[in-house]
Amino acid sequence: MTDTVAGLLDEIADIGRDPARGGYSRPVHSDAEHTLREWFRGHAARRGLDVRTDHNGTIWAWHAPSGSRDGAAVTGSHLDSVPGGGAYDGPLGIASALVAFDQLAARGVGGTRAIAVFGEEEGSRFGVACLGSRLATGAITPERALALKDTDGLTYAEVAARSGLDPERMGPDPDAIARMKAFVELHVEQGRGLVDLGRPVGVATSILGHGRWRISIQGEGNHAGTTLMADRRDPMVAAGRLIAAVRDLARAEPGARATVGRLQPVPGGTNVIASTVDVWLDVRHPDDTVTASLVARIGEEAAELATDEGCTATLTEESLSGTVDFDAALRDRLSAHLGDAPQLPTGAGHDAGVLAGRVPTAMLFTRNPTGVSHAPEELCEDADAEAGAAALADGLELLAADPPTVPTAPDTDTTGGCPLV
Ligand code: HGY
Ligand code: MN
Ligand code: MN
Repeated sequence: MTDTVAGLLDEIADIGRDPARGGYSRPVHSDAEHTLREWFRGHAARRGLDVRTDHNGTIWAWHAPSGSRDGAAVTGSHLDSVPGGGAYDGPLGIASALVAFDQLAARGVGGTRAIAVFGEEEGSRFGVACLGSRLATGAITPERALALKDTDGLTYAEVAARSGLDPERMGPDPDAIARMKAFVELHVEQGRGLVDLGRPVGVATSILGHGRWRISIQGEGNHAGTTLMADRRDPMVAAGRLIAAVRDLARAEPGARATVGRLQPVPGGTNVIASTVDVWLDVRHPDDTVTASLVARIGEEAAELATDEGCTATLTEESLSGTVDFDAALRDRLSAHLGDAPQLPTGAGHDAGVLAGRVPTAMLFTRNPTGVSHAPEELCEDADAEAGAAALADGLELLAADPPTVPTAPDTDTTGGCPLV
């Protein structure tokens, strides 16, 4: 095989383009994501890999010369995207894995290895990040996952069934996790760390803890023309004031990031005072207790602002991932093996963050000259993409020859929510 990473990504460049803002919208189990899954399956099969889709919908492409899939050095990432996302977030890791496998085959590197494609990493359709890897590790129950709904009111169970999966079989996959002696995810860097360091490839030190909450503000729907200003209970006004308050509270907390990227008024008519407004909150901080306290403060502020406007507010947690520190010995080994590749943190979540609680895990980053992500301006230059794939091949070869014996502790994951008083 003489594929290049850039060449592979060119093959899918027209799949799932977002007409609204450019970039890509490839929600899990959409036609676009299914087309990408078929693209991957075709490339894996042409390389003689044993391609299987498991009961959670994760695709595994195996190189198992001994016939056994145990003790595998695994790499992988995702193909789903955020709405209007970049071309590299997810697919760069998958394309780099295919090229890395070509290089390992050309070098005659033995041992069992696999590429995994996890579904719903972005949580853009069903609200919970890394749904596929959380199901595999038991970090979310199948009951909760299957009941999640998209904006059309379809459950994950319905959508998965339409995609040929059996919802009754979904759930933890301890055998798959036990087979993995190491997991290394390559991902486009979602920041300017490598640009500023002048290096094409880096090794991850940590993933910032992050969560998502839905704040529902209830008011009184009414007519925009016949309702006097003094008679209104307008949840949209409370939401607007809340969004500014979220920014101010996060600014006042060093190291915190808080974002409202999504707002849904009901019914959303120009001449209609909304009855309710749902606001989705993304909060992140290196210290999980600070994340919790900041969310609590935002919840209190939401309740006060709602009361000011004659409304009420409820806060519900939808997804939560604690800060992950990758094993220092493993990342130091990789960094040394990759020419003293720089080590840097990421503010973005990844399937590697979920697996790190179960499997010796590491991440590689490939330089992004714009530093922008979750937007069409995300970029990775061809030469850097090739450098990333070569680094991934070297890392997998190292871990296959001398597997890490990293102790892993179960990651914590909470679900559910708490209504505001
Ligand atoms: O949201 C994140 O941090 C990741 O891109 N899913
Ligand atoms: Mn990603
Ligand atoms: Mn992403």
